[in-house]
Amino acid sequence: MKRLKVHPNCALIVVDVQNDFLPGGALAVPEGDAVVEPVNSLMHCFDLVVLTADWHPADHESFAANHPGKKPFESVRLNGVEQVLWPAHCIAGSSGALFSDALNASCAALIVRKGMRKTCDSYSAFVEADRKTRTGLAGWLREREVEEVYVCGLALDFCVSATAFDAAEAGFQTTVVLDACRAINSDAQSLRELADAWHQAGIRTMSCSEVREKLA
Ligand code: VGL
Ligand code: ZN
Repeated sequence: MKRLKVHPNCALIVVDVQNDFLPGGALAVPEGDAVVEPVNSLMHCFDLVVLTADWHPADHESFAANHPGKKPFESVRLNGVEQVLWPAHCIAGSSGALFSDALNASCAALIVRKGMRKTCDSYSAFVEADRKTRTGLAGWLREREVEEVYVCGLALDFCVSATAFDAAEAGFQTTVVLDACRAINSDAQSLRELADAWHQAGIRTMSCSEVREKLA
């Protein structure tokens, strides 16, 4: 097998490729399963792969069922922060919280679990929704001398995007690998607004083949 050159200062962050975000899951992202093959193929280009997992207690306050009278996709204020309410998903230890069987999870150097505290959600793999509690990922990457991160996975418009913004804010050169992501809201207008916001924040977008060419 051809051995690809691996770039020591780059890490791939694979966001939430978990059964509940795949077709048939509790919070299925349209075509969520379509990210698995491109994500697996990207992993070969990276020396360091980090997987993230949404990992909630059953009484998590991001679940509509834990707010009497509220329905999924309505929002509430949680500790002064606007919070979308979701169907219960990625309950710690449940089968829905497992990585897709088809994901090459064995190559990950680190798995970051997030959203574990009942009262606080975390779309980002770096900083929770209170914008204070840090997961330690930035420090871990710095200790591994990472300067550049590539972000992919699910869902593009929530956890992937939030992770990319916080990566850029933490000082990493950040790229979203678009065709290795799928969004919950994938209409053209929403995606354009997202891309504008990333570019304002200095975040680049690339396709898998562009990443492979750049890192080969
Ligand atoms: C996510 C909504 C709620 C995600 C996680 O992984 O994008 N979205 N929890
Ligand atoms: Zn969640």
